[in-house]
Amino acid sequence: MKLYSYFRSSAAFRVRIALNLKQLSYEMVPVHLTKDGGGQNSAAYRAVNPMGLVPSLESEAGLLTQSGAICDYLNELQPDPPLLPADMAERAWVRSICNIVACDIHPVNNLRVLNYLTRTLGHDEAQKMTWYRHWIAEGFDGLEKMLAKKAGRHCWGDSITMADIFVIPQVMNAVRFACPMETYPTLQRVYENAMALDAFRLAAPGAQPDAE
Ligand SMILES: N[C@@H](CCC(=O)N[C@@H](CS)C(=O)NCC(=O)O)C(=O)O
Repeated sequence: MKLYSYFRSSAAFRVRIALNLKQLSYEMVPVHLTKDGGGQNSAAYRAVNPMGLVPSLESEAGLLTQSGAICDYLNELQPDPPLLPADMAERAWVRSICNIVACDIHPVNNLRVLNYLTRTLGHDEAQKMTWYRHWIAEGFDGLEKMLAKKAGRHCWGDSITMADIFVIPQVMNAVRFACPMETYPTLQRVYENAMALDAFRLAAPGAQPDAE
């Protein structure tokens, strides 16, 4: 398999974690999101993924996009270890955590949104950071309360699930953008516990071949 990835992309980080947990080998194709107008906007990459976003995964099933769909595919391709609980209601809870990150928090803080704020609407760096931290706080305030009810070592008890795959990269990004984390003890705990595991550590931005 071939993963189109960028070391700092939290969505690509999700897929790298899933690939590592499933012990699936892959070739990495770096797509630099900021150099020369962004590799994601090149005609060559748009031919791969017309949405102009990473990750994309070239798989036996063809070209797959959207980290959630890719992680689901990998979970079905290689069922062991399972990334979703066996119980239907618990599975729905784990998926709700994934969706909070993927649908509510990440899209408003994505690179193209931040660039639009500064380049098109004329906001400065400080305003951009205010925007970023506002939406992180808005998301993390609720996420912390939800996780506090079910988290143990990881987001769902002591088992690694899809929830950790989505939450941990978002926490890492928030830390990188100096978002205050003191009021999120559960998020901090699950982050530290996951990052102690090889599958997460080796998927992290700093461990990637394209890291700067
Ligand atoms: N919902 C998509 C989001 C993908 C996404 O937004 N990727 C970001 C990096 S984390 C990207 O490619 N950004 C390029 C840009 O904003 O121009 C997924 O889960 O795969």
